[in-house]
Amino acid sequence: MGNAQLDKFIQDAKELCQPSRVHICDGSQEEYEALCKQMVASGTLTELNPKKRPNSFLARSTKEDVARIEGCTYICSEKQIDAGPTNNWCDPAEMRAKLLSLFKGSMRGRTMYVIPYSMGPLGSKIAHIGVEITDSPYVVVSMRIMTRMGKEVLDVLNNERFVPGLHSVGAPLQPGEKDVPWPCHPKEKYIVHFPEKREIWSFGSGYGGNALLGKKCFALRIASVMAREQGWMAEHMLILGITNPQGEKKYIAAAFPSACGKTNLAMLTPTLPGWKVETVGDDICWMKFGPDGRLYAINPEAGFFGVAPGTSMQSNPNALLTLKENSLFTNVGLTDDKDVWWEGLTSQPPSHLIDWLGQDWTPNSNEKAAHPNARFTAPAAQCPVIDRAWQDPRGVPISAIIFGGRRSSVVPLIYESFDWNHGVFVGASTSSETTAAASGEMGKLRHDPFAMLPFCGYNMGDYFAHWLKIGGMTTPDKLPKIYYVNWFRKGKNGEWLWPGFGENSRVLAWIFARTSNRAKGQKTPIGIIPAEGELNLEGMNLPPENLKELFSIDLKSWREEAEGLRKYFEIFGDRLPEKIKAELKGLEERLNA
Ligand code: OXD
Ligand code: MN
Repeated sequence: MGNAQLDKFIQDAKELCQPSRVHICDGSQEEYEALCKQMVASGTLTELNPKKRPNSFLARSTKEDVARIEGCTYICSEKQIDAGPTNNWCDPAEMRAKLLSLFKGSMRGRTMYVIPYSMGPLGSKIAHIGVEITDSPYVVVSMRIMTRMGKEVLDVLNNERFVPGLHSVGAPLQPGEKDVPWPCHPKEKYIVHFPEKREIWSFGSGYGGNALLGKKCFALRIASVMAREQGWMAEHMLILGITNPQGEKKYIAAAFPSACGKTNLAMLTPTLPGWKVETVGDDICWMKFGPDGRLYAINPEAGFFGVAPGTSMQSNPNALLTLKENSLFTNVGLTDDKDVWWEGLTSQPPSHLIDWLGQDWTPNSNEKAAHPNARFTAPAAQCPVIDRAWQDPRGVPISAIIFGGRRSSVVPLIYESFDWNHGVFVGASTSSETTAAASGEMGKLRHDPFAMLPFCGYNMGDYFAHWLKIGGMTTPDKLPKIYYVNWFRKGKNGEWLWPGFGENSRVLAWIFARTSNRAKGQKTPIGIIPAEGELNLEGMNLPPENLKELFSIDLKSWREEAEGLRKYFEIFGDRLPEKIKAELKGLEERLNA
């Protein structure tokens, strides 16, 4: 094989986990089909109606294995302070001992799959390679959609270092024991990162971000550590291309916490005539400086792992069209003609289906047909609005960065930061009402700096400092402008003030104008908002009182917001950069002026 690190990784995993077989994945179509067939036979997958959704399958997990589990996710840095106050930490030696005992014999009776994969286009200077070892064929087929994987990666790996990830569902089989459709460990779950060693160990869960180690574990947690060391950025951001009616094009990256509409924004169909939005990525963005001093971004992934409920031909037609074939669905409903259904897909639910738990379901059922965090996994190349440059190894130049979250009050529809440092403060101040993407209470407001709270592989205070440092690595005119948006503000009667979806193109158009010096904007204590008439609302029928409320900046609420931030930032102690403290002070002063 020619890579000593890989040989050792495989050998050590084999000795530890004691699988029955080892399979090195070549990434071929034949391999994919054979694994799907095997999983249909074992009951893990149900083949969907090939006339309706060719080459597509449904998986149902167990009730307990439905989302990322942040409480079981660890950053095991040598020193606790380097994991910071927002991550779970455990002494690395202690954790390693624990993991060694859990993984011992954990693959007995199963096949151990070795998945070499590239995050990003093969050969791109922005891309990096990982190898996941897993005992889950569901993970293998998912990784084939979500990454570039198989032989072609081994061909470019040579003696380069890669990020190893060892994953086991933690359900060894006794000789003759029949497997269950969704093997996982009933109790013990660990998603562990050793940042100094750049290693990932994941035990007990077969679901999404816990098990597809290229995604959150590598492309965000470990990559954020690498990015800090090497002077680049690994971010929880979508990337979109936007073209104005004159044919000028720009690229924008946007960070929102999980299940806040990143996929919808990335694939948006503009309601503004003549505008076009194209998709580079919907979840993760790696940015490095190009020779011209600008930040260039790639989407390290090759597929979309999106939240299904709420996705419809109205909310996101491009996502639905992406899913028309070659897709995997997890925890959605199965209709009587063997297609998929989830809440929000159609206004009229089917009169009968099998729900995500495998039970009969009718519209009268008390339960949901699909789990709120049910997912689709689909190849990005199938997206009708995939950007021409989405696989460009050079990446795409970023003109603007957007932060946002779900805030039913206080935060206006959009504001721009005064400069980069203020923008870093704005990113650090991101907070959002929680969703079903992670287990835990829903709808609770939590601070989620840069939408990276569950994904930063080191001390979040140092991460703020890294962002500030990036701002000093080029000239201010080369840096993206920074924005904060809130599509989710509600009026007094609890109704949404802004329709969102395609209408968000109006907000993007203002960003486009600002980054081209074609809009003046209006200064407020919190940042720059569109000056009167700058937000194009033509043909929209937005009630004037909604517009007023969308941009109202209530000083009292903002003083409370600043107070809440001051309190929150205390958790970072002396790792909170002075410049962030200065920005907070500046905000307070402007609010009290
Ligand atoms: C995701 C998440 O799956 O953020 O993208 O949870
Ligand atoms: Mn995400």
